[in-house]
Amino acid sequence: MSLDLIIRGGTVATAADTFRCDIGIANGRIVELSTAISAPATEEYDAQGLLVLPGGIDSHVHLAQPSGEGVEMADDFASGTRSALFGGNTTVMPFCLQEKGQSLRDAVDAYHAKARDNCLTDISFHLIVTDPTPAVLGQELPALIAAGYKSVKVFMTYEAMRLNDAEILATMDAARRAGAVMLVHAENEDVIRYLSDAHVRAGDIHAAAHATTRPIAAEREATHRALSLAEVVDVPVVIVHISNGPTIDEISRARARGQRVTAETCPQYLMLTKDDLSAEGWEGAKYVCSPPPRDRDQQEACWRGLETGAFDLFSSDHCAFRFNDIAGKKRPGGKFTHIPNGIPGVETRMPILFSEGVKKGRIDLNRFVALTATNHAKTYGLYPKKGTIAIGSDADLTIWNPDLTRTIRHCDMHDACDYTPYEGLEISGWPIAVYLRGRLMMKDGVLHGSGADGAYILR
Ligand code: DUC
Ligand code: ZN
Ligand code: ZN
Repeated sequence: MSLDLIIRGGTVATAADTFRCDIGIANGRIVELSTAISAPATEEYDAQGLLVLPGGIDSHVHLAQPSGEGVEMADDFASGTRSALFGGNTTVMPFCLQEKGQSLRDAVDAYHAKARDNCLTDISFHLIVTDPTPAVLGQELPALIAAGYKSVKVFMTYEAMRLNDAEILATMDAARRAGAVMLVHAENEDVIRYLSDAHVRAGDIHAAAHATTRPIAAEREATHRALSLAEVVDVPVVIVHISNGPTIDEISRARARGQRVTAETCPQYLMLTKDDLSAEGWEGAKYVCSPPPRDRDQQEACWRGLETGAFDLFSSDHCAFRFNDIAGKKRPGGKFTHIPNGIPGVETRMPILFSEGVKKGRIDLNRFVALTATNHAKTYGLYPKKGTIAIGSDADLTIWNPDLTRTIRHCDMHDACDYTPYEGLEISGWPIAVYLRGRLMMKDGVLHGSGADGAYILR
C-alpha cells in the first residue's frame, strides 16, 4: 500500500501509552502504526527526538461572538483558528450564541456563514440558549441536536444571557431527551449584582473590583445549584472554567452521588491571580475574565485537581478583546462593570500546561494528552475520530520539540488581539509542526494551510 505520509521515529503518546513508532497516513487517516514502516510514501517527516501527540482539541473558545453594545471580539474564525493552529490545536469548539428573540437555527446558520472557508483547524459548535421559548425547546433544539449539534450551554450570570432555574431545568430536560450534554457557566448573578452595586456606590470602580464582586461563594453556590438541577433532570453536565478548590469539592460530591459530571479548568486559574487585576491604571482590565483568577492557594487547588483527576478538561476559554480599543477593554464608562469579560489564550494553552505541568513533573505526558485532546473528544462525541492516535482516526497530529524554550510575547502570537496575559512567561516545549487530517498546516512557525482546510464536524 502506498502512503501519503510517514511520520518516522517519533515518541508517540496517547492518553494511555507512550511508545516509539512510525505513523503511516493515507487519505487523511492513520492506517499504520509500526516500529518500521516499509511501504513507500509521498512525504516523510523525521520525528526522531520529538514527541508526536494527538492534535490539541480546545473545546472552549469564543470567536466572532456578539458581545454587547459597542463591543467587538478581537478574533474571528480566521484569526482565532490561526492562533489555535500555531498553539498545536487541530480542532476547536466555538460557541454559537442565540441572541434574545433570535431563532436558534438562524444563529447556527449565521455562525456557519462566518466560519465557512475561514478555518485553519476543524471546528464544531456548542449551542448557547439564551431565549428558551417553547418553539426553541420543543422544536429547534431537538432538531439541531439530532442533526449533530450535541452540546448546549447556559449562563447563570450576565443579565442579557442568563436563565433562571426554571428555564435551566426546561433546557436541560430538552437536551436530555434529545441526547445532548449540557455546559453551565455557574456564577450567582444576584450575588454579583449586589456586590457590584455596593462597590459602585462606594466609588470602588477599578478593574480590581471585578474579582471582589465575583467571590468563590458565588461560583460554588451556582455550581451546586447547576449540579442539583442536572441531577433532577438526569442530564450529563459539564461545569466550565472552574477557578477554585471549594467548587472542585462540589464536583467531587456530585460524582460521589453518582452524577455524570465533567469538570473543566483553564490556564488563567493556574497562572494568574486577582492581584493581576490590581495593576496600575487600566492594565488590570487585561486580566478580567469570569470567573476571575483567585489566589495562590486556589491555583494550587486547581493544580491538584489536574493531578488527581478532578478535572477532565483543560481548555483556554479564549475570549479575546483588544486592550487599546474602545470596542475592547477600554470600552467607555470607566468602571469595572464596563470591561468586556474574557482573555486570549488558545495559542498558549498547551505550551503552558506542557511547560508548567509536564516539564515540572506535576502531570505526565499521557495525562497532558487526556486533558488537552482525548477527554474533549470523549466528552463531546468526537472520539475516536479525533483525540487519539489509532488506526482509523483522523491524522490530526502535533509534533512537539520538548526542549525548545521560548518566551511568550504577544508579537509572536497569531491572534488578532493586542496583548497576551502571559507576556514574558518562559516556556519549555513548543509545537513545531501540525498535521490536520494528514495535511501539513504549520511547520517551524510557517503557515502551510489555508482557510479552506478546516472542516465543520457534526457530532
Ligand atoms: N464566560 C465564558 O465562558 N467565556 C468568556 C466570558 C465568560 O464569562
Ligand atoms: Zn463562561
Ligand atoms: Zn467561555
